[in-house]
This record gives sequence, C-alpha cells and structure tokens, in this order.
Amino acid sequence: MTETSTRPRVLSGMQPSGESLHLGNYLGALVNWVKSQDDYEALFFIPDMHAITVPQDPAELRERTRKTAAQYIAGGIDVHKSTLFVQSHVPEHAQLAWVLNCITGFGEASRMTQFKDKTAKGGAESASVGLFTYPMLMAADILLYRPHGVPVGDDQRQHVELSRDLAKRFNHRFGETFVIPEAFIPAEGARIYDLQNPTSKMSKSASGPGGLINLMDDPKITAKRIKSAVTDAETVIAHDRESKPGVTNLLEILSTLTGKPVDVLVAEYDGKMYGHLKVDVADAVVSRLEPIRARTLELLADPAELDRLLAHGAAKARAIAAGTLADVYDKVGFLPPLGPVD
Ligand code: AQP
Repeated sequence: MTETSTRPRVLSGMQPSGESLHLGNYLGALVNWVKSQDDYEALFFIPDMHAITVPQDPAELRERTRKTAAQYIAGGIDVHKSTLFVQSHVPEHAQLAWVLNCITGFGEASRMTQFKDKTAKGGAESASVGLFTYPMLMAADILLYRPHGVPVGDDQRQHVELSRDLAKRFNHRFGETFVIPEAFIPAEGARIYDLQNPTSKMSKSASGPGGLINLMDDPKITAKRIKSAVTDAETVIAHDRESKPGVTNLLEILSTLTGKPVDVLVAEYDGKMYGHLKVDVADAVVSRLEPIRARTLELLADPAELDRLLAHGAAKARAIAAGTLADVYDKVGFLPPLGPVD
C-alpha cells in the first residue's frame, strides 16, 4: 500500500478533442482538480477513447493528447502527487465498459441529454454507437478506480448520476464491488457560457471561435474576444441569468478568478459601463492563462519526457484498474483464464 492510498480518491478527465482546453474546462474542472490534490488521492486522465466517438484525425488526436496532458500539468496538476495517464493506455476501461453496457437499459441510455444535444444538428441516425454508449464508458472510467468524488462541471451531473445507478445495480446483483461516487461540482465556475451565445455553455465542439476562450490562444485574441462579448441593450451591470446572460457570464468569470463574490462585484460596478467590466475580465483572464500557456509550450518542447510521465501514470493506474476488473469478471461469472499452457 502506498502512503497516499489512505486518502479518499477522486478521478476526472477532459477530452483531447480540441486544439486547446477552454475557460469552461479550466474553471469548471481543472481549478478544482488542482485544489483536490492535497486532500485526495487524485487520478486525472486524458479520455482519448471518448474523443473518437466523433471523427478525429489520427495524427492530430495523438498531438492533442500530449497537448492536453501538458495543459493539465501547466494548470497545476503535480505528477508527483497525482496519477496522470491516457485512457487508451489502460485497457481495463474498455473491458469494464462492456460489462456496464450489458447492465444498462437501452431506454436509460436514451435519456442522456448530452447525446441528444450532440446529435441535435446532425440527427441520431448519423451518430456513432460509440457516442451513444459514451456514458457507460465514462461510468467505467470512474468505477474502475472506486473513487469517492468526481470533480466535474455541471454539464456532467447526469453522467455521474448514471455511474452511481450502475454501481448500485451491479452491487445489488453481484455483491459489493463499487464505491458509489459523488459528483463534486464547484459552487462557482460550474458552467461558463459561450461569449457570443451566452445561453449555451462554452464548448470545444459547439462554440464558434468568437464564443471561446482557449488556454492556448494568444493573449491579444483572448482580450479581444472578451471585449467583443455579447451583452444586452441596457447599461446596468447586474447579475440576472434570465434577462442579462452575457453580463452575468462575465461577472461569474471575474468572480471565479478573483474570489470576490458576485454581489460585491455588482456593487463595485455600480454606475460603471459594460466596457469597464470587460476590460477587467480580460485582464483577469489573460493574467491567469498566460503563464499556463507559456508553461504548456515549454512542456510540449520535450514530448519524450511527457510520454515518459504518461507511461509512469498508466502503470500506476493499471495497478488499481486491474484489481477492480478481476473482481468484476469473477463476480459476473467469467471463467478465469489459465496462465501459459504447453
Ligand atoms: N462551459 C463549461 N463550464 C464549466 N465546465 C465545463 N466543462 C466543459 N465545458 C464547461 C467541464 O470540463 C470537463 C471536461 O469536459 P470534456 O472536454 O471532457 O467534455 P465536455 O464537457 O463535452 O466539454 P466540451 O468543451 O463541451 O467538449 P466537446 O465540445 O468536445 O464535447 C468536464 O468536467 C466538464 O464538466
């Protein structure tokens, strides 16, 4: 047993599906991950198998997987404290996902809103079966490590709920196996909205370039996008998600970055113009993201070292995952394979 194994465990991941993580990924997830490292035994992974639920260019995917790992580290993940690995390096994820697929109802899987959202444009008929079964792979990602908490943004609440249901169902049918995980959703930053369409969440795949703040963008572009954010025809700086979604999003971003409660900010901006708020948000975002961007570029300059860190993380992850999978295979009644035979 390692010294860290006495602490409760958390696990989370972010898809390498874009050129960069965005501000929603950072404030909704990464900031919380970094905080969790002292109190929890933390595992963070790059879900490349989730990324291929929609078409990916193979060379780009490999590059983005490294880039995502570098952004985790640059954003504060300490590989000496936490386990950092790539999902496809740990085959137990796919193996457990199959078992979970077999205890999930088709109707239950059909109720997952992310699948509905992601197929709203193109239609479900042309979506991959992998996109449909994504939540069961995510449940496998989580349950393999028997974590107590899963630090995610608000949009992942339903998927964590499914993981809980599947864990309870499996335990009930086959005997105590999985820990029932909690979603750890931050009080602030849980949902960052698109700058041009502030009623939709900021998203790598769904947001147009003007709506996104990427960790890897040039700071000048970041500042320009914030200054061009959609607000409303009024002039009062107030927090109201229904009638002032654009201003509310900017206030929430500033509050999360500065630690000042939104009502304190609203009082400070009394009588000021939207332009003042935008300049302050742009300064706060740029000064937080710029060092992360610079460190990411440094890390990417040595891909062999990144690959070495990821291989080390995968070995640590497999040591846990293999034990859970063996337990699951035994409980569902799979015949254990003999070792090598003559
Ligand atoms: N807008 C957001 N606000 C707060 N948190 C967010 N997260 C994502 N968008 C926001 C959180 O980031 C983590 C990783 O998400 P992901 O990349 O694995 O998948 P996602 O949630 O589907 O993110 P995107 O940007 O929408 O990616 P695409 O477009 O590729 O699907 C999760 O914890 C999520 O809650």
